[in-house]
Amino acid sequence: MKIDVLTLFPNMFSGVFGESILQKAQDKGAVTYDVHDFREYSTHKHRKVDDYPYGGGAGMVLTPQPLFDAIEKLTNEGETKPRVVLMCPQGERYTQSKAEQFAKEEHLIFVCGHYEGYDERIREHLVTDEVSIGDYVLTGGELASMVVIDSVVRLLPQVLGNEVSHQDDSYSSGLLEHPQYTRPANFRGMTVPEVLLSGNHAKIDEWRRQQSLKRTYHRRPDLFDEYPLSDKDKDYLEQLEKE
Ligand code: 6GU
Repeated sequence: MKIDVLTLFPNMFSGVFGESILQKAQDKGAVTYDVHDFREYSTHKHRKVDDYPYGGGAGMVLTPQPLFDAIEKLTNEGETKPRVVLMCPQGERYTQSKAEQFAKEEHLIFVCGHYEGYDERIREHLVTDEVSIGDYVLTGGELASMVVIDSVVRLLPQVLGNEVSHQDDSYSSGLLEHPQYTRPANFRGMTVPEVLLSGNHAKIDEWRRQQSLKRTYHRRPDLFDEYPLSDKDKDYLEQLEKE
């Protein structure tokens, strides 16, 4: 996968792309990151990238020219048509299923504005997706794009050592993950649930399933709207409701 990022603050990305799984993914050849300062594409004599809004009002608006030129160049360099993802608070709320969609693409271009708005023609003619990572306001799209890129890259084949390790993730199964424990079995009198020490894998699977359901019931009951529950799951949830 090729990932291009267009930003006025390219230095923000070096730490995140240069550590841990995102760095390893690049070392393994699963992904290449290219971070571009789109100010360099501005044809304005002082490399301006924003201007006052028509009609007046506070704030500045990113002009179309630098982003159109940058994206046209990056599109022509690639072999397949890229997804062009605009990071903005007005975008569609980002989810794991969107991450799974993005992970199938060969080329993603992320566009990050910083405090400025975007000229509407960027949205209408250049962008394929508009994404927000949640209902709060950030100073720019940079941090949000890093969140999205992290969630996509970890889904690429060979990036996580243990291929099944993201199948159980909260959200990828549609339910929240069950609790986990490791040694010691007794830490300062706080003990690990007996069933996990039993070696009975059928019982352990059942306990984990129930814990997942319980956690989802208490913390994120909205997730059940999208989730196909088995009869056994429904019985357990009914019992939980009585308690
Ligand atoms: Cl993508 N951008 C900004 N500026 N704020 C956000 C966001 C994006 N997602 C949530 N808040």
